Amino acid sequence: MIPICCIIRNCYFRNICYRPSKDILIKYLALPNLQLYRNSVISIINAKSIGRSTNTFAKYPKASVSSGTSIQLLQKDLTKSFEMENKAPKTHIKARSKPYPRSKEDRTPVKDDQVSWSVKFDQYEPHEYTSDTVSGKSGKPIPEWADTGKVSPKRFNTVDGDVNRISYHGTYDLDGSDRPKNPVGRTGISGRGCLGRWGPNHAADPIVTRWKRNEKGEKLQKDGKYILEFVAVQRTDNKEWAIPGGMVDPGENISATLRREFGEEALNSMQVSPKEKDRMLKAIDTVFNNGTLIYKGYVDDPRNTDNAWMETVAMNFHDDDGSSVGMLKLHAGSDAAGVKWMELNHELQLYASHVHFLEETAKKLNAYW
Ligand code: RP5
Repeated sequence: MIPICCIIRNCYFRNICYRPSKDILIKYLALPNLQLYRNSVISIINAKSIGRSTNTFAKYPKASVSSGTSIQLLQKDLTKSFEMENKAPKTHIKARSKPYPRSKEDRTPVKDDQVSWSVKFDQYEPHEYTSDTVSGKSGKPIPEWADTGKVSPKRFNTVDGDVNRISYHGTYDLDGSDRPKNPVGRTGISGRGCLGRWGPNHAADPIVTRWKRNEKGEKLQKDGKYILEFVAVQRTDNKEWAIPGGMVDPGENISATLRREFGEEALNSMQVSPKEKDRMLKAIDTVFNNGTLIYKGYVDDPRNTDNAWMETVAMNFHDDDGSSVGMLKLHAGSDAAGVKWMELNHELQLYASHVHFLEETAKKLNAYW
């Protein structure tokens, strides 16, 4: 290893690609015994202690620390700063909406000031509900995306075989029955609802954008800012418009999910001629090779319960000159009732907390909102 003192772009901590804050970098780059590498893995030497297999990191250059004290300090500070920078949202609204999706199940009322677990709410008796599909009571086999019954408490907050049970918001607590506790708070329903996994259910959301243009190809403006459009799909379950996101399959990496979901939902990649498919894949590759992280964490999804919830990684893939994905013909896939380019603005009404991700995207690209 060539010892170089350089800026860390990404660290892998708790299996999450993490950018340490500037303060942390300044502090640790100043440590004489610490040698860090570009795109390095912090504490590869102690990978076991943070629950990672060293294989995951094999392709990345190692961070090397010659003093044991330094690495402990570094881990402690990284944990703290990680948890501070990845705090769960303060509340949820759609996760308290009723009836529970795809059912007639009610939710026990939870007022705004009763959401947090830290607020005393002695009378709280959530309605218990796990759908027959995920519990196996429907008579059909339990789908592969769902847990088969109770999960041993030791498996929570870990990467459990192919299933990532780690939350982007740090360690989550377990309740009296050893079931994960929603990191935001009460939802009025306990059990899994229609979600497959106890605890976090990981998804990925590709926000594919282009500039809105007129027939001449000129970019359009409002209030002195260029207007963005994104690929929106209409969900089949509730007809709400959304980002074409989807669940991360067991063992799948996030970038693969982002591409797959976009192809399946917005381009219907399965049902076009091989020639058209090839053209689409090339266009997707061009744009999908350069994504910007917009959001990583809890989604205020109507399917959330006290013991199971959605988390996502939302990435923006921007086609600046509109020459790749921006030119593709959109075809709704089997999971979508419709697909279209939709303007980004403050009036958008979308599924779950997707509006929030689009607002962030508009800010990042200095676009009209
Ligand atoms: C949301 O649910 C995520 O943000 C993602 O868009 C979506 C994934 O669930 P499915 O579309 O696969 O139902 O929470």
